[in-house]
Amino acid sequence: MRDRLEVARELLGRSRHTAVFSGAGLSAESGVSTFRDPAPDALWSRFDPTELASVEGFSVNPQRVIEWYNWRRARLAGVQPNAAHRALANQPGLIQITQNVDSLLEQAGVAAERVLHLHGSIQRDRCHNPSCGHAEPVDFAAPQPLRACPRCGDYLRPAVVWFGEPLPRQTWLRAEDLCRNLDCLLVVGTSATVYPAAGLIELARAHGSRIVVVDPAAGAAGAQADIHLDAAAGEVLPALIAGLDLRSPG
Ligand code: BV8
Ligand code: ZN
Repeated sequence: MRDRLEVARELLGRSRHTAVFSGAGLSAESGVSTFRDPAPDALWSRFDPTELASVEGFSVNPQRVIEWYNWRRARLAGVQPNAAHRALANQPGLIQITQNVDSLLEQAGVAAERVLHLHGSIQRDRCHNPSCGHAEPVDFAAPQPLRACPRCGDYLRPAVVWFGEPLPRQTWLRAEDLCRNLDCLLVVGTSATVYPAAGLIELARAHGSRIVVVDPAAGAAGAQADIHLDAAAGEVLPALIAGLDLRSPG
């Protein structure tokens, strides 16, 4: 492990244009459940994503979906960033592309405009009517029950991207453009199974970027890695990037 860490650190040290692509594993050490892990509390082993994180699921039983997100919000209340979030926050030149709907990167000090939330944010609710545009922040300590939009009367729902829904267009185009102009992409804690997000790794490679993966499990991301550091992000990231001056293009 030590020498692979050294090699990865040298590769990142030589990289003029770097970015980070992360998933649920980045927040695991903060106590946030991942989705597909063998871990007993992995969300998708306990709940059916098509029922709870999809447009169909919401149309069939909106009450149940809102209750599930409020359960996740209550569990997120009081959760703190971990050493991996803090190590990334100490690299203000970096842009963070994340699938995570939590705001632990921002809480660790990453500027909001430097975090690209591909799958939205659980911090806000928005109107389900795509042409309405009403949105409001959510207080995790007092999550609201299912309710109507004050502007158009349709339901309010979490401002996350459900299966079958398109990613936020500008955010996606920025992430794609970034991944076409990299020397190195640092991939942290994702099973790389959800698309189109997972396609960013291949896009970066196809445009000449090296791939460094930090994940205890190999998975689809590890299979695309130039260097795979098979350990927890909170253990590896501080040693891997501390003292480097990592910058994203643009
Ligand atoms: C769309 C928000 C089109 C909600 C989420 C191509 C091929 C096949 C299928 C598709 C395809 N294109 C589209 C699809 C369909 C679908 C999809 O990908 N299905 C999959 C399941 C096959 N994609 C969609 O529906 C997307 N939309 O395509 O729209 C369209 C276009 C125009 C008009 C209309 C429609 C939308 C997908 C977004 C869904 N929303 N989240 C919510 O959170 O409730 S996805 C959600 O699950 C997360 O955001 C994340 O993306 C994903 C979970 O993955 P990970 O984050 O990687 O987490 P996971 O648990 O899987 O892995 C954790 C990893 O961490 C593991 O490897 C583990 O080893 C590691 N780990 C654990 N501990 C640590 C660690 N690593 C480091 N340190 C540790 N300590
Ligand atoms: Zn509305």
